Amino acid sequence: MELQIYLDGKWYPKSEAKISIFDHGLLYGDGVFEGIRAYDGLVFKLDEHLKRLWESAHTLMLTIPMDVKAMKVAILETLRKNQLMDAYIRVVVTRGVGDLGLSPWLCKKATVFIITDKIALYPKSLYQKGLEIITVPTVRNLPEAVNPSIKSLNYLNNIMAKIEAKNGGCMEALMLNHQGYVAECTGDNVFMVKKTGKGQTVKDYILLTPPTYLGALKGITRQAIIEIAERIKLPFEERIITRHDLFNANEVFLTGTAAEVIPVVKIDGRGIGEGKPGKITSMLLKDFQALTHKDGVRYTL
Ligand code: PXG
Repeated sequence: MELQIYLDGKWYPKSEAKISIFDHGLLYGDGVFEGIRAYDGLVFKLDEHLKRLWESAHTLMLTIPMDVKAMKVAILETLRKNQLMDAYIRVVVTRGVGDLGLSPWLCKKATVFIITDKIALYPKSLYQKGLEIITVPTVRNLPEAVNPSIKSLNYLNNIMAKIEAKNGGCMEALMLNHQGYVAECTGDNVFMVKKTGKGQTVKDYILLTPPTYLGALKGITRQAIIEIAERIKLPFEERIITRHDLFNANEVFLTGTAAEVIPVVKIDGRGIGEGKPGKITSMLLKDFQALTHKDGVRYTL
C-alpha cells in the first residue's frame, strides 16, 4: 500500500498528496514544521514538539487552523493508516495559498500536512565508530534576523552549511554564530564532556552545551539529555563554547530527533578525546534510548 499523507483534513496516497504552486510555504519558505519520532507505539515528547510548533507559528503570526488536540488525533491516525509502530513524523504548517506577492494576509488559510515514514539519518556503524564533522564558513542565522529558535521552513542557512560540509568530505557541519562561538550543527545540537576529576564517577565530568540564545534551536532531544544528566547527577552547564574547547573536550556528541545521540570523534582534523565514542556519551545514549521506549503518547494500530 502506498504511504498515506494527511493534508488539510483528509488522507491521500503519496502520489496524490499535492499542494498548490502558489502556497507560500513553497514560494517563500513561509511556514513552520516539526520532526517527531514514534518508538514501539509511543510518540516521544509529542506535547513538547507541538508546543514548539505553536510557538514558532505564534512568532510568525501564522494561525494553525486546528487545535492541539485535533493535531494529535491527526498524527496518531496517520500513524495508524500507515501501520507504523516506529516512525519519523513530519508535521508541516505553511502560510497557505496566496498570490505572487509576499503579503501573508492574502493567504486565507494555512496548509497542514503530516507525513509518517521511516528514517535512518546515519548508518548504524557511525554510532559505534563516531562521526567526523567540519566547521563551515556559513555562520548560523543571527537571532536578531531569523531566530534559530523558530523552526521555520526556511532552512537555507542549514542547507548551505550541509553543502559546505560535504565539500569538505564530512556528513555534518559545525556552525558557529556571528561572534565565532559554537552554535549547533545543521540539524542537531552540540554537547561536549570535560573531565574535571579522576574520571571514576559521573561527578568527575561536566556536560556542556551552548545556551540557545547564542543561535541554536531549543532541541527537544537536547532538553531530554539535560534532564537525564540531572537525574544521574552528571554536572551540567550551559556555557559559551569555542572550537578550541571542542577540540580539547574528552567527548563530543550531537543530539536531534532524527540522529538521537551520535558521538563525534573528529572535528576539523583534530581527534576528540581518545578518538572513539566516550563512556559518558554511551551512557547518555543508553539512557536516552530507554526513555524513548518508556515515555510518550501511546497508540495502537
Ligand atoms: N538544530 C536544528 C537546526 C534542527 O533542525 C535540532 C537542532 C534538534 O532538535 P530536536 O528537537 O529534534 O532535538 C534540529 C532538528 C535532518 C533534519 O534531516 C533535522 C531536523 C529537522 C529536520 C530535518 O537532519 N532537526
